[in-house]
Amino acid sequence: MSRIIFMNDHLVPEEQAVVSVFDHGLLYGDGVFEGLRSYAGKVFRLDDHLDRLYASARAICLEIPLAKAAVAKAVVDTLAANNLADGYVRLVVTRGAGSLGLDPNKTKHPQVIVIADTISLYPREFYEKGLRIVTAATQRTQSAALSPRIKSLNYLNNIMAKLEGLQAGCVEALMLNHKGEVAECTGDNVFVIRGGKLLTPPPDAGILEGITRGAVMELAGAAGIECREVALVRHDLYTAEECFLTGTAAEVIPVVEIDGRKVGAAVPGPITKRLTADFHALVRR
Ligand code: PXG
Repeated sequence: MSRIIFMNDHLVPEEQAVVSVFDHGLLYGDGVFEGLRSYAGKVFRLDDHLDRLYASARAICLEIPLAKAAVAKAVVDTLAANNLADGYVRLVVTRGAGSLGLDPNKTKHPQVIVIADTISLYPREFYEKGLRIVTAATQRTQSAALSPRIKSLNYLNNIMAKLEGLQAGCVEALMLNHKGEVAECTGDNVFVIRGGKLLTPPPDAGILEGITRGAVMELAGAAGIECREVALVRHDLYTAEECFLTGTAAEVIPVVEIDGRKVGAAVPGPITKRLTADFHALVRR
């Protein structure tokens, strides 16, 4: 079935949704994106995703040619045009077509693209039994090289780590920063429970500040679970009581084995289960 795509100012059939081979998004990964979800017809934290998109664009000196409200409307309209109440939305803004050469000043017309699709979820078994993950040798990009807070179209750093995970038979891989501290997974943020407290790396550990991460931190606060942003090393994960990942696609997913070490009792723990249930309630509120 052909999907309906939003391109710049209108909805078009998938076949007509094309970009130039001179687009710097294609040539250099020069652009920004967001991945969002809608639940029962309502987009989860749309404003937060738009704020992050515009912040990413600001950081790379990319002027999005539409106002936030227009992009918000495009997201809602694209979901509706595809009859998706529970769906996944990919928002992409490319630098636009230019000459061959890095100079972003020689590009014109950034392309604003909204794709709505069904979500491809991890199998239920992963949520019930928990994930096995491994640490990738590929480090998260240092913020002095390229800030991980920018959700750019250049995801090769994460893809290299994802490949390492897949080669080890894991669907996610843990990434460390240049100091050897835990940063995040390739498309998910990481949390542990230690001494009954919820701990997660701070933004300056070199992470994307996930929207799901933020929501889970709020839910922990509401549930009376103390949550702290602290630098973590692998030892903290290996010896944690519980571990889970958060992300738009994965939501909240337990981790039961890291680098061959069982985490806690090697089954999804009580705090992970509590926050998962609270998250499911939140997205449908
Ligand atoms: N870290 C990284 C590097 C990410 O790319 C997250 C954390 C989680 O952030 P959110 O805001 O989603 O809680 C991400 C998000 C995909 C996909 O198709 C990836 C993400 C989001 C949606 C879909 O693999 N990554």
